[in-house]
Amino acid sequence: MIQGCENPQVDPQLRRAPRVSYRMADVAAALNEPGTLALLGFGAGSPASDDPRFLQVALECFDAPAPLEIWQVDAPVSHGVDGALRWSTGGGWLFAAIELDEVDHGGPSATAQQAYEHLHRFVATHSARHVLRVWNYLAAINHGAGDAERYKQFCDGRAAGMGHFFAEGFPAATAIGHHGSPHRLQVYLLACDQPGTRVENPRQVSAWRYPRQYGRTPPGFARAMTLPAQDALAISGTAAVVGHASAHQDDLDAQLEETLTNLEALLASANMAAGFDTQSPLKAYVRHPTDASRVSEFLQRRLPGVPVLLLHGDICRRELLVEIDGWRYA
Ligand code: 3EB
Repeated sequence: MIQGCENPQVDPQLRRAPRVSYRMADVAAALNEPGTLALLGFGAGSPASDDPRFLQVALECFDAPAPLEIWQVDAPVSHGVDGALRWSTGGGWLFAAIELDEVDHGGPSATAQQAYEHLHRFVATHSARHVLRVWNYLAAINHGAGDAERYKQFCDGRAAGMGHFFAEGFPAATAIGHHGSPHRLQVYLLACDQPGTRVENPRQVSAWRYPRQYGRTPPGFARAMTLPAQDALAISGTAAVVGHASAHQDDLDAQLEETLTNLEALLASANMAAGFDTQSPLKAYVRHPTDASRVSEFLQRRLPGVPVLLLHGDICRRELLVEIDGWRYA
């Protein structure tokens, strides 16, 4: 099948990356700005909106009040609803989000399968069918032992729902445990009508090749994705994983140090200049609220001036204390 840049129907103009930033802003005003593709609030106390571009993320922010995250494109944006799925599109980009209640779908695996089948079905009919980046937030992610752990059930359902949609390669992704409504699965994504370039980390085994000890179904994600115009890198959830093993059990500072080494390895692997700057919005997911101030001080010292949103989230391996994802613009 002919895909991507070989497809004569694809606009030859490269798609400038959406600008992602954190801001203290009024929801209605931010949605009214031209080119707002998506707007994210964090935590149960965040403002809300019925606009399909708005998503209230179930992760609490350690900063109060929490800023909003805004995604902006250089084009008019239209939006709509398709059952449980909300979407917006403009300038060749697509935002889609789905929230499902496990009570309606029967557990983490069936719910993830439903979510991915719906997203897959929707995106496949859309011109922006190249899914570049996905975020997954589920409750009680480390609950259950061995293969019954909820994260592993989620991985099973995600793979079943994806089907062959990502046969040519996985998107960049994050999967984090939230402490909000106990049955809620949130999945949202960024897609484009042009393909990105997947990036792996030479220090890490690719996730889809993880050995059996991590579950029946290896997690399907790329370590990062260079956007079509090569003007930004979407960085997946990155933690203190070396090879396939978790490093520095019980040592927060060492896990943070290893995570920064992995982030730099990803920039190098993507042929980007080293370092993060004031235009590189990152998220740090922190397992224990008591670690939040130490994580914040560490990152302010090591990444001065970089906007970091500190969120309360559980990493999918219980020995990992912190994970970082985000964006680096070229
Ligand atoms: C790791 O390196 C940490 O299941 O989508 C990071 C990013 C992790 C995405 C996912 C999991 C996922 O394996 C865990």
